[in-house]
Formats: sequence, C-alpha cells, structure tokens
Amino acid sequence: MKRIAAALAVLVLAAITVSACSSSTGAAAKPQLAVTGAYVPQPPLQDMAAGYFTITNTGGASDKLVGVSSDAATDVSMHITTASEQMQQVSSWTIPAGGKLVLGTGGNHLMLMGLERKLTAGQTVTFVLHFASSPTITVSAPVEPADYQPMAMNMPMG
Ligand SMILES: [Cu+2]
Repeated sequence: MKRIAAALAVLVLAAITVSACSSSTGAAAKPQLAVTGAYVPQPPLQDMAAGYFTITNTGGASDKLVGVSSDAATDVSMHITTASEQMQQVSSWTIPAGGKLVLGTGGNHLMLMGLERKLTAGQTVTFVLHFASSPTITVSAPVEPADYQPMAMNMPMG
C-alpha cells in the first residue's frame, strides 16, 4: 500500500513537471515584432510610390509578413529587387527569430499602386501590416523628400 502511494506521488510530480515545462516553452517560442524607420520617399510619378521600414523580431519564433494595406493606395504589394535590377512580387517575407526584415532602397520594398492622393513630403501614410501569427501592426510612415537617406545608411559600417 505504501509503495503504491509513493509511485503515485512520483507520477503526479512528473506530470506537473512536464506541463510546467511545456507551457514555459510555448511562451518563449512566440515572435515579438517591432517596426522602425518607416518612410515613403516622395514619388516622382503620381501613380506609384515605394515604402520602406525595418521589422525586428526579438521573440523565440519566426513570423511572416503576409500582406500590407494602406490608406494611400488601393494596392500595396511586396517586391524584391533581383540581381538583374528587376522587381519581382513575393507573397510573404520571413522575419526570423532574433533577426530582422529590412526594406530599403535598391532591395526589398513595398510598392504602392493606385495612389488615392498626391503624396508630398510632410504628409503621413498609414500601413497596416498583416502577419502569419502576430497581431496586426499599424505604422505611420512620413513622406520624405525624394532624395532622403535614412540615418543608418549614412553611418560608417562596423
Ligand atoms: Cu517594386
């Protein structure tokens, strides 16, 4: 009788340990996203514009940017720039755990088509970012002069 009770106690302890362990792992394995440096260069044409930002993921799991909408354009698509300087549309971008997704001149960018208004420096464009697992993030991006360069790009590397 005593031996059975002891065995039960061990089983119960084991069950508690397993559930505590799996729940803490679950909490750690979530993406944690932050968007910085969003801007839209004042477009040279009236029918399309580009959008840039950086998404940093400090969480323990990767996430994917799967879609973007905006108050300034009827259509926002995600484009990469290929080695031959061609633009190509993609359906998602991965933001790795502990990593970042960088959009910038000459590389990954948002393409705004069907502009709702003329975009000039000083205005603000709103982007709504949709992710595979994280909640939606709304970003306010200032319209900057056409020749604007983000600070980070002017800093010496290393
Ligand atoms: Cu493009």
